Amino acid sequence: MYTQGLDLVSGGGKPEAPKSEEEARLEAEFQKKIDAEIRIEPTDWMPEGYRRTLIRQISQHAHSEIVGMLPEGNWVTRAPTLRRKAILLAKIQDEAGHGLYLYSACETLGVDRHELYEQLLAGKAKYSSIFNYPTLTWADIGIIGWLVDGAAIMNQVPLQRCSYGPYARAMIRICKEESFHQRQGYELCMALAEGSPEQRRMLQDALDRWWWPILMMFGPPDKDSWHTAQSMKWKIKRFTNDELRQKFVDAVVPQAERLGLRIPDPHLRWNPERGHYDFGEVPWDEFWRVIKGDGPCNRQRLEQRRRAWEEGRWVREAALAHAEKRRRRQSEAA
Ligand code: BYC
Repeated sequence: MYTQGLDLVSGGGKPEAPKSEEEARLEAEFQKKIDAEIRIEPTDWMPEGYRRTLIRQISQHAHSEIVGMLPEGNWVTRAPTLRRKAILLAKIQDEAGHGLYLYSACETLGVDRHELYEQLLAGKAKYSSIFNYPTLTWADIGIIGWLVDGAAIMNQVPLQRCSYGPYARAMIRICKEESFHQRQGYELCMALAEGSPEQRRMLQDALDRWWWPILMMFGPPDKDSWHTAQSMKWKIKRFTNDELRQKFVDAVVPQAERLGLRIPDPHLRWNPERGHYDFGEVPWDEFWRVIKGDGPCNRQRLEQRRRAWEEGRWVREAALAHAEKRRRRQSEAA
């Protein structure tokens, strides 16, 4: 039971059948607001399916940020220079911050972050498939910055225009920081690409291992995506999974060429008629296996998060005791 769907708050993106005329009227008004690009705020009426879809997506996103700290954390003590170590630490801290904004945005929908967190630790909640792969060499850190964060930006820039206000606003700050992450990753890759033959080999090997899992980050092909149609109608998503995947491939192929790297896809070629790169079939069997809990690192990632939760217990308890003491002192003084 690792990274299974959210049993408690999932429910998918399907709108529920209107229960009454009043509810049908509210839903029609709600859709009118969405169509007119008016933001939905926490105190506004919203269909239950909209609320559940947002809780699912935002909480999966928050979980991805904090699980995403683990593969990089693996390299903090082994970063090759003090400068690289400082950059990596700052990036990982940013990711913790992104998790916090996102859990907060999710709480505006009436769910408690502890409930969401318990679902993650129980193996019931999903997080991005990409973080179930190991970081074997230092080059993996460059590839994560350049391409994993690059894919994240491609997906998240449109989320700044998501119809739900708190999520859209959280994404503005997150995107600014992600774009710094992406550039530091590319700069790290440039240093390796301009280095020794061994460093270039290490970089190519990292790209070979990460390429297909990164294309999976955008989600299943549109024909197998069960949430996209409804999420597009509600303007939670602005592009489909396949559209974003194509934009990403088009953007990164020239960047790989600039680094002297070969994309590990024999079917990759520019199609002048479409004005896009054609590319081969993503190994979707692997994607479904990983999100059902059977990727290379699923078990390890959840064990690490559970350990961190246990080891941080005394900090949470001390903070609560301190808050309680202050509250008591203030009420005694009043
Ligand atoms: N991994 O109907 P679909 C980061 C699930 S953090 C796992 O297309 P949707 C970073 C999907 O949940 C990056 N599961 O779904 C952090 C659904 O299952 P459920 C995280 C996936 O929601 C630290 C089922 O497959 N970004 O970049 O319309 C360091 C069918 O999919 C994945 C976000 O979370 C996946 N890759 O579209 C560095 C962005 N893909 O829930 C970097 C926000 C799909 O019904 N999320 N599934 O059980 C989204 O934009 C959308 O949720 C997705 C999926 C495009 C990911």
